[in-house]
Amino acid sequence: MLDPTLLTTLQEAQSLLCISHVNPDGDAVGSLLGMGWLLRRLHKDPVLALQDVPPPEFAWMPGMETLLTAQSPAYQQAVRETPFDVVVCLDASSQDRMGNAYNPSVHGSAPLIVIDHHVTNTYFGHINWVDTGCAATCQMVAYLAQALGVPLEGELAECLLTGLVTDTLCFRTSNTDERVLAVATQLVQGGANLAQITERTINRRPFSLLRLWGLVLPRVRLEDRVIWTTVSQSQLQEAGHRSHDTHLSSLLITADEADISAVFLEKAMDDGVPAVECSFRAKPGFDVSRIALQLGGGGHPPASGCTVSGTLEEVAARVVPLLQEARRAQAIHREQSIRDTA
Ligand SMILES: [Mn+2]
Repeated sequence: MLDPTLLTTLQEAQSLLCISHVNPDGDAVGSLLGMGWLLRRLHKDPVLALQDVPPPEFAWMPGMETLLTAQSPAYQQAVRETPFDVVVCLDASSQDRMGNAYNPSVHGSAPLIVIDHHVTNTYFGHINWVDTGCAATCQMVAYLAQALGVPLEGELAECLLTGLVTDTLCFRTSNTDERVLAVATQLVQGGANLAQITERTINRRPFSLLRLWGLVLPRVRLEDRVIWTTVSQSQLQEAGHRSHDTHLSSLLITADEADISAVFLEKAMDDGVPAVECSFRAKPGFDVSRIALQLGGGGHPPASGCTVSGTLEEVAARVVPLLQEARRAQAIHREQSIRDTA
């Protein structure tokens, strides 16, 4: 059952601002654009905003031209001219994940609705709908559409299926249950093209990414069933890869000999302070979300991340032992619970 306050707040809102997270992925873009299509069906004209431009593999998504980046004059103007009466935050586990698209001193007076599926969500909204049983925020937006009587068809279905496909790596993650497949079936019935979405998102990657993998993979390390590597700014430049999306942690976790993978990516230093983006993956039965949360980030048990200050070498030297220790503790706990149930 969906919170009736959430439904009436959305129904009664006159002007809405919808925001998703920094470095947007398919679920961020899909849920944001999907929310746009859903609200338009309710005769509303929401402003859709993001801090960062979505990666090129999502450029084809319907409604992309309606997305505004926080820096754009159109967004600045919308914020100046429109007193938003509701802000909806999608797929973000904490307020800072909205980046500069959300300004508490400007938007703080409007009720903030949080719609998210991350286990590390901090419940930072006035209305918080957090369902960690959902594999994607797009799945939640599909339930929202149904609760509001909006059919899952056309552009809405296309956007929501994109988030489901990307967050489940095309229905391969351990949280892909029958509810996920049931929603996906409805979206396909509504006209979303599963094969085309998969082809455009999962089955393709820029050549620059393959070049980056070529530069980075020779230095992969595996110790105590934790596999990791580092990515420097000079490697990104040499490969000509502009995005911070390297898909390397998902690649590394496929190693049979690893339970946890980590990728440490050197951030561009705009303020003179070195910092590293950490991306973690875990095999089923292991949990990297707690370490990410402990380090100021968040995510899901099998996939999470954080940003840690320090150089690449410093951060890797600090974080890898934490992962190894957590992995050992989780493996012991796992063996005990297997023994207890045997
Ligand atoms: Mn998501």
